[in-house]
Amino acid sequence: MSSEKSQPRKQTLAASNFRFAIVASRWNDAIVSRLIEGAQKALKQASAADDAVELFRVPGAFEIPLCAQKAAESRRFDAVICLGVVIRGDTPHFEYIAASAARGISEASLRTGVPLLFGVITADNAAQAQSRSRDDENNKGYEAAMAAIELASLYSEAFNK
Ligand code: DLZ
Repeated sequence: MSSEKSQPRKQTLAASNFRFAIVASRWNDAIVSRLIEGAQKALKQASAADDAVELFRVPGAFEIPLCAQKAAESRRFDAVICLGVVIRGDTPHFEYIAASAARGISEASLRTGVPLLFGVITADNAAQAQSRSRDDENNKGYEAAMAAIELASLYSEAFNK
């Protein structure tokens, strides 16, 4: 059986005409930092200008949706890349935080009409989260940024925004 995990767009994506916000949480900062690096790498590869990418840090994944919504409402960005790491522990916090982040990001995207990308790792343990933040194309920050460029291009071409 072939893997249906991801189906990257074949064409080379260009980000040079777009502006991006990255909203990243500080919990599990060592891993989140690698997601930020992955996102920045994807944007740079696609020729995004350095000053076209703004980074906003928030305390935890629970706080990502409101900051992402404010970034979207500012109308300064073609897409908002949300990055965080939620690790399951002995606390029910995992379920609450992961679900709130996912729902909040989704709702803010629909509310504002700006693509908000879900680059929040939800993992059972730190090793699992680390394996999704390595310096390769499976880095979840890299993946989220590539999706952001694709959506910014799609909406610009198809709907002129
Ligand atoms: C409290 C908490 C816990 C237990 N775990 C995580 C986590 O794994 N990842 C994360 O991003 N944030 C965590 N937080 C912090 C919450 O997201 C939030 O910042 C606080 O509850 C304050 O609202």
